[in-house]
Amino acid sequence: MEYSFLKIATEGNICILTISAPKSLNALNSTILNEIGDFCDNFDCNKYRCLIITGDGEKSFVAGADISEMATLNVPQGQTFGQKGAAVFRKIETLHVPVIAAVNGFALGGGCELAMACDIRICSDNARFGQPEVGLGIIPGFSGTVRLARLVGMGMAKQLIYTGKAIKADEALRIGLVNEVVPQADLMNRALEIANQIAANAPLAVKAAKLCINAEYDMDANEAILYENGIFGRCFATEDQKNGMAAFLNKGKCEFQGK
Ligand code: CO8
Repeated sequence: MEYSFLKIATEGNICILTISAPKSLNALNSTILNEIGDFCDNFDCNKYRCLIITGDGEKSFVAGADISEMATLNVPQGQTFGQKGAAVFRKIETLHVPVIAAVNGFALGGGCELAMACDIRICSDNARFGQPEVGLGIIPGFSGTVRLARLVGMGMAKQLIYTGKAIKADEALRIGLVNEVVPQADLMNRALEIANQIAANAPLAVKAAKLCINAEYDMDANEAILYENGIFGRCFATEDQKNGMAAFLNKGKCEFQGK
């Protein structure tokens, strides 16, 4: 598929996806959502060990879902649009490599929801986060009511969603919505630094860790502990485990092959 709104770049075994619709501050219309979905479906998890998602320009990560597209929707169309965004974001959340959101400006509505579907969020000092939907007569519809409370706790999620007020980067850091704030000029370098730290580790183990953390979140403790144990045991079937431990014992460094 040819992409009209996505730019894709490669840095070694890291992939960088830039959402690019500058006229609308990278707001997500159906075409962009379809393109991101297609990108995820065709993402080569053997070639790449980490994905970074960012927005084009210095002003906005993603300024939400496209309000001009939503303005005339009826009930079933609204549900279909919401399902599309939620399904695409779930593809990101369950991608077999870690995904880092490099939030370079506005992350509002669907933009904040997109960032929350990523594994790790870092942002520039000019970033703004918020869920302004109730000011438009809707609610967060790309799983924002699900993920925000899980990330920052129910009380803070309710305040952000009910007031619709945007918060600055330092407040997002304080409440745990982002992991780090860096000057804008350093954002991509820092994202790449984290991505390379991840990429230096055993890819199958990183994939297994992501699977565990995501799946166990919805389980009770006993079920989760058993689940982890099953996946942990299977790590011992990998060459990476054998080579990684042998390298440690020989005081060497392992170049993991993902096998
Ligand atoms: N959708 C469409 N166009 C947008 C959007 C958007 N979300 N955000 C910005 N734009 C457009 C503006 O209309 C403007 O276009 P034009 O130049 O043609 O007038 C252009 O981008 C630049 O924007 P501004 O002139 O407004 O720039 P400012 O610097 O003055 O303001 C803001 C920047 C604060 C980001 C402002 O643009 C804004 O408030 N944008 C809307 C933010 C918002 O409310 N986002 C949430 C949208 S709702 C949502 O995401 C719901 C997700 C779940 C959907 C479920 C579906 C059922």
